[in-house]
Amino acid sequence: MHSNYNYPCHPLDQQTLPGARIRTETRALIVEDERALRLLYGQILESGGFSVVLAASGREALEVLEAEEGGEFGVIVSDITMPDMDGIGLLRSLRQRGWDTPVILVTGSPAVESAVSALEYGAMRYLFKPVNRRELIDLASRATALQRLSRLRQQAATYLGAEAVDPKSLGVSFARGLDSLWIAYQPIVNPIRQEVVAFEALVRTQEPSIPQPGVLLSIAERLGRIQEVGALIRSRVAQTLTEHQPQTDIFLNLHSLDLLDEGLYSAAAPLSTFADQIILEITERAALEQVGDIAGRISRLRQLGFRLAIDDLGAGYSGLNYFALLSPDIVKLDISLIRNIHQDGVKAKIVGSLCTLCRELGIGVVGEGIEVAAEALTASQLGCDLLQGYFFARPDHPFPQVIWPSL
Ligand code: G
Ligand code: MN
Repeated sequence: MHSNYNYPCHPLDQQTLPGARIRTETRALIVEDERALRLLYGQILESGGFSVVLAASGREALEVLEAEEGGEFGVIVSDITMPDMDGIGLLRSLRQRGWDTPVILVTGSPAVESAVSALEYGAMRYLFKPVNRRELIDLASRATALQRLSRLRQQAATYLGAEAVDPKSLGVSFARGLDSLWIAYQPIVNPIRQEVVAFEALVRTQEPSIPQPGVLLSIAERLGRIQEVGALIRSRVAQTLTEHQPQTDIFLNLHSLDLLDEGLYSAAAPLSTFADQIILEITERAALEQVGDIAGRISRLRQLGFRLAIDDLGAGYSGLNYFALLSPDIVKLDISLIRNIHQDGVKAKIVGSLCTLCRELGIGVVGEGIEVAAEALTASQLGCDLLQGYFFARPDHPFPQVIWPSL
């Protein structure tokens, strides 16, 4: 069967390829059911310096990869529509096995559902048929370089002791991370009334190879499994609300890909029962452009009774007008705006103006990342209604108490 997809590889003559930046050992896997196209893509990539392996379906590609435990491919170029496991099925199977090789999808025209799944499972890009020679080579080269960069970054992080997850065992770490997942809660307080008015739910895991929650989320992103994490977090929060029945509001972080999960909008979902009590945080760091029909999705969430907050305001990005789009009930000022606010006149001015504007618009303001009394005092005087941070309480099992400090 291997003869099916072994393509005769010619040693590359670098001299004939001015500007080629690819090393000869770079391998590409081509997945295409039409023989003529398979051979054409193979020939194009070979001329671009790749050594090429061919497969006629998603199933065959998976067999090649399984035989090599993921294989050392710099890039996979795959058709979408194929009998015996299509391109999206292949992408999903790869990510479920913890393999993060970049995938370029080739298509006549993507259907909306396939575009959404491709996004979710981290496809690198679509190429439209007929494929342009130069574009295919450039994109495949870029994918390979990115893959190499991500490996180097991984090596650097492991060397520095920052991240112990080896890409080959990502799937295992991730599974253990999910198994030991728990939710910490951090108080959000009204400092003037000395009242805890809400808690932010924050994901945590006990898996040693996942030292911070950010690592769990970035692994989930690479494996296309963000929505699984999101759904688990929401069901755990619902469980805690059922058991403890706190009378406070609960802030809960959404990943932008969670917005594509239909489960989020279901009135029957465990969290929807508590919608009136919940404020969904959407971070300003996220690229919401990738999520279609944001306005429609936001209005469905509001109809269920959820309120919305913009998280990390000031950490910007914000290619969009988040205020107009989300018309948030609450904004949470990023930690970077709060840090040393008592010693930084510019920050104080910005925060003061933000608070004034928000008050006029009826939007509540939370100052996040308060670590010392002076930050709490200044933020409060500048108009932050609510405060959150280690100064009041660290995130912990439900529900940590605040020992009121004197300001
Ligand atoms: O992006 P978001 O604002 O949801 O991030 C909240 C994160 O900030 C949590 O992981 C939480 O543990 C952390 N955090 C909460 N309070 C403080 C604080 O006072 N200082 C710092 N450095 N981090 C904090
Ligand atoms: Mn948050």
